[in-house]
Amino acid sequence: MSKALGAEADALLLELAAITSRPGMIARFYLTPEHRRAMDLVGAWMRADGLEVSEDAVASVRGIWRCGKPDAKRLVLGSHIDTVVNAGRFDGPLGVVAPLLALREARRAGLRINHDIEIIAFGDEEGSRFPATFAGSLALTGQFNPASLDGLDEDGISLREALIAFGKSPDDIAKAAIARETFAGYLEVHIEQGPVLEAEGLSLGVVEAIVGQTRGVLTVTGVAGHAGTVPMAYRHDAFQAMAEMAFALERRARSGRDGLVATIGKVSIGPGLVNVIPDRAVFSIDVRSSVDATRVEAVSMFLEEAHAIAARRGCTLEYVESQVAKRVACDPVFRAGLAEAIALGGQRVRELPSGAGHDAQVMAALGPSAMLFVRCKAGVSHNPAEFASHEDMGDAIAALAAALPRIGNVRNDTD
Ligand code: HGY
Ligand code: MN
Ligand code: MN
Repeated sequence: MSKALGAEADALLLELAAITSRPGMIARFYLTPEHRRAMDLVGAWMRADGLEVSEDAVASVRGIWRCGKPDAKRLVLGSHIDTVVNAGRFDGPLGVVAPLLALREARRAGLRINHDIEIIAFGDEEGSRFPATFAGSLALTGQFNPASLDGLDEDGISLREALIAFGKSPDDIAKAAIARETFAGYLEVHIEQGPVLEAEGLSLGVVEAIVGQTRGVLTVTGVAGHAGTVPMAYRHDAFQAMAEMAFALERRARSGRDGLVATIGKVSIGPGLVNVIPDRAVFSIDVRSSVDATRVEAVSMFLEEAHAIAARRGCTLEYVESQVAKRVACDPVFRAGLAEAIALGGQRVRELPSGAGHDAQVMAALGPSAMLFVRCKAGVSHNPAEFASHEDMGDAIAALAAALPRIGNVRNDTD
């Protein structure tokens, strides 16, 4: 059964993958015409399954299936439909397609559950367009930071302007939140984006914790000058200062502990001419660790070193933190429900940490939150070579269908 389920999932993923802003690759950013088309497609899938479909003020698509019990709590399942540039088709969308098909399977099997089920397609998890990210899950959990509305994209458009142009009202964001007392918990299916499940010959894994992450932007300001006439000793070269800072960050991460990793993924240099000494260098940092104190200490020590580098080079440095997400342990009851469902499928249960960030770590602020990982080829992600097999996706859908009654009813019994 599961291979056919996986093939069904892949057909939907391919349909979604065809919606892109860049021909020849997958690139779908928050609050763009491609996001609108993807929302319409997902909304149509949800309506075809009889779900009550709505969109909230931060452009998440939400489909509810009612269990029929009065005052039922809501079990939320979902993931994101925005992508990085030149993405794979699984990172995010699998977490919307899998619950859709799992709910169909569970209903066919006569699902009896004490909770309503809400499937959500978030539009902003990657943070590919605006500095802050997680707009959907932050709004859903009442944690949205209004200051992020002033964040600008590459064209100088603010999140506020983009929401309004998209037909959404920033004033309504608070209404997107689910009340704590009606929230039964959150489950997210996602490719592992790492090598563990493949190395151990497993198709599924249960996430034990999601690492914390700090994202920020550093702006180095130096002095523009003539590339031929300014002697090296007299230069305040913003690019060279940034390069020294980049090596300092890498050195710190390499010598770090607790899985510390640091990435500089986005860089711009000004004025960007061959014969002008750069007077402006802007770069992003993304720092993660399985221990929050290690991450926080690494960022602060790095910034201290970066300021010293700037001062020594006669440059100035400005740092703006754009996103902090704490490490989150996934809910033990939900993990047990997922583990039981995986064991039912005859597999060894493997618990493992997530080095990638997910909406599940934001949802944990409201109540129980857990993730089901799916093996992906060579652990590759954020790359068009990203791949999950029909068998593995089918296993995930079958496991999720089997987990729903376990998780949905367990919570009520213990409430
Ligand atoms: O960056 C992440 O960990 C996720 O892919 N957004
Ligand atoms: Mn993702
Ligand atoms: Mn991603």
